[in-house]
Amino acid sequence: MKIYFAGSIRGGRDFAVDYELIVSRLGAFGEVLTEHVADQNLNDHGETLSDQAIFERDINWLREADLVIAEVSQPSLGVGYEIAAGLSLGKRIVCLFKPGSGSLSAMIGGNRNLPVIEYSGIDELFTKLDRLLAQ
Ligand code: 6K6
Repeated sequence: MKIYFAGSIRGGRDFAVDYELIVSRLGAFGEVLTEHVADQNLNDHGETLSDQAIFERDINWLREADLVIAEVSQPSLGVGYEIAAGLSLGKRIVCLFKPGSGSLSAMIGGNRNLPVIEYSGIDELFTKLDRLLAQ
């Protein structure tokens, strides 16, 4: 299974520690195409690709993916775009959200076709993720 993990980059990196833990857990279920999103050293200075190259690479990975996991605790234009693009492509998408981190957009939380897993700690998330991905 190919998994596309989406998480905020330019929207802010407050949850980068969680991203890293989530991506390592997802690795037990398949190939994570976007491991770099969880790289805690990722910053504007470390990226050598142009924005156009990043966009084209990521859209191609999204097309390849069997499953999209989107961490939506930190609002991000890019993650919102990826969710909408994934829905258009008919991908299975699961969002992860930590309540208390801010308000979730109605355009995510209000979509009945978009499951949102809420979690307050990483152990709780892993239990819920394991249950979901075993289905
Ligand atoms: C690196 C550091 C700052 O900006 C970058 C650009 N690098 C990116 N590399 C890979 N994927 C990216 C990059 N920028 C955005 N994305 C994609 O959009 C990822 O798949 C993330 O899920 C999402 C993040 O969007 P923003 O709007 O928060 O950046």
